[in-house]
Amino acid sequence: MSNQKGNYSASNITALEGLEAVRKRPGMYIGSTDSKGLHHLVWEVVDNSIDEHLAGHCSHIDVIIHEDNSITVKDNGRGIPTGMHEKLKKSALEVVMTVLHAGGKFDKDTYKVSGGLHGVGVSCVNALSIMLKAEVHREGKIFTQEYSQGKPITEVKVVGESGSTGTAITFKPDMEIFETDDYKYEILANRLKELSYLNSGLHLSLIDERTLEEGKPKEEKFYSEGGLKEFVTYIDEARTKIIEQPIHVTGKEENVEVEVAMQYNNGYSENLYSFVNNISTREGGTHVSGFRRAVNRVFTKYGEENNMFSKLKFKVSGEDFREGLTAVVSVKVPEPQFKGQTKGELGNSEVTGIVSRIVGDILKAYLEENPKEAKRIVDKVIIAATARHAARKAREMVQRKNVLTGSGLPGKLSDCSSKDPAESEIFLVEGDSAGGTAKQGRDRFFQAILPLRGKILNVEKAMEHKIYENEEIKNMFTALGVSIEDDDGERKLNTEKLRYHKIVIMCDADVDGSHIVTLILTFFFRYMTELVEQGYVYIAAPPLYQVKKGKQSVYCWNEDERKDAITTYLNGKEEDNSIKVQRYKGLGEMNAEQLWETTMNPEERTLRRVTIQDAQEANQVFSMLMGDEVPPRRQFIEENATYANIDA
Ligand code: 0RA
Repeated sequence: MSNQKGNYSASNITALEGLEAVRKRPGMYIGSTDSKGLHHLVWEVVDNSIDEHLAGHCSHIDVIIHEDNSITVKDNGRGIPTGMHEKLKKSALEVVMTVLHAGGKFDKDTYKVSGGLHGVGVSCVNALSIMLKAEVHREGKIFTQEYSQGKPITEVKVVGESGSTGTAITFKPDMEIFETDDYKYEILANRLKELSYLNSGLHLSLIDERTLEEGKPKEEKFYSEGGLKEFVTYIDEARTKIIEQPIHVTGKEENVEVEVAMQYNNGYSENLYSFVNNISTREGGTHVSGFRRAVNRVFTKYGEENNMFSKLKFKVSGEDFREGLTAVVSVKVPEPQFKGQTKGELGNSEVTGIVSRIVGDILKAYLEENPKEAKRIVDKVIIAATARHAARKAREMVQRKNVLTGSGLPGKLSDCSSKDPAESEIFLVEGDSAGGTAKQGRDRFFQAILPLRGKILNVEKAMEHKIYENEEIKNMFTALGVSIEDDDGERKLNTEKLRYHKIVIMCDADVDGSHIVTLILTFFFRYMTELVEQGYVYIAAPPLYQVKKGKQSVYCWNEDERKDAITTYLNGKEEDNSIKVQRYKGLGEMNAEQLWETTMNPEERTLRRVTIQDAQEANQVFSMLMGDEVPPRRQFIEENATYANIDA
């Protein structure tokens, strides 16, 4: 060991300083040290393997979750170089693993996912691992080196011979850094599936050694031959398609690779997903602008040249081309610039023109070669334009009516007395009876209650003007004090007169309740996006159990807490007759005081703020559950049936 210390002295100091910084402020490098940061470690390593694939040298990537929550990422790329690094006088492998940002310096001419948004390199993963082992197959040999908290604990050793090439990185997150080490199968599986669509021809697999299925570790393989075309078909699985196959665009200009797939369905919303170097760009950016520009230009020209818009008394707008459109736009850009609040928006200005030209050319050719499909799409666009026109009229009616009825506040709203939005809260409560309890339990000074009847309108299937005619939805608009305006043919939410800065969705803590939360979130995602983005929307967390022994009582929010309450807090056993467990099936089973204590009182409650990602996910789940076609919905329900049974 002492010999090793000698070997890693002088030139190593700067490297270690770099990695010390990562350990000191991990959040700066991987975003957070919670579950999200934990999963980020895997993406960091996988990104490096994907880079090998993009460079044309890797066809298989396996991710293995071991029993102790350590992870192996294995690829069949060229293997991390192991030769002497000239300047640093040590193995390139050690440099890649221990020097911040060293990974990319060898090989500049390919797209680097790892230079993109994640982009901190495997050395960060090393710094944040209590154990990391790199195994490289290269030049006929097997090389290994091990590290702890970013520091080498062995030299680079040759441990055997190999007829193949590749890299396997095994790491165990350092629990001095992370709040949890529980890797979630679904999170890893969903992203690997997405990566398989984004990188057609790449074989990805996930193995979970913590879960045995018929005596073998759970395993799933992800592979897509058709790429984005299959991605779009998967997203639209539950919807009725307007054309047989998605339109597929691929092209390359100035080293920017463009791939787009698009499909129209008979729904009313747009579902657009965009990626830069395999990373999701939730805020869009120049690639999305380029795509939209091409769609507007080509369809408008085609419709006009073929006299298809002649009966319309108003102009077709960009929004009309997006109704019922599902599209994935993916670009690979050598040096991406990200901007926006969450760095989720592509900034490179040259990309707009490139995407617009490539998509434009192929779309134009598609319409000319497929007149039947072209007509179906344009017919749909015309219906969308007509509906938009009708919706505007309906909206104007609703707004005029509000003005006429004075305050315009819905009769079902129990408003608070404060008029200061910053301190005011509104609870959207499922059902009239729970609404009544909430009304008794609230602090009427700053808490307002709006009961919503049953399941709100199915916004996936309803036409926009129907939405504004729906009583529950009208009530929400008027109670919240927000209105929809036309901004040059685009829908825009006016939130200047928002009456509450906390909008709290309060539903039963069971399957039906969470279904209703999904519905309401979907509505917010589609029609009140701005409120979610600005952080005004919350979900209340009512307790699942009350555990009582004599006069003592504890509320519990999950199964673990319930067990804990019985054994630790009440010093009892599950079977004790003196212990009474009440399972709250709905808000209605609590009295006003209990509801206040547990769910509404700002001193005691936990509110979960809804992020735009939550809302987007709700929207996706919702589309699947509510779409026209039965099979995926049935599959989803079957897959989730065990959860449903808990509450049956
Ligand atoms: C630096 C240079 C080369 C490959 C890699 C790094 C590399 C890194 C990782 C991380 C996980 N898997 C990886 N595979 C490769 C190029 C090597 C060459 O030119 O042969």
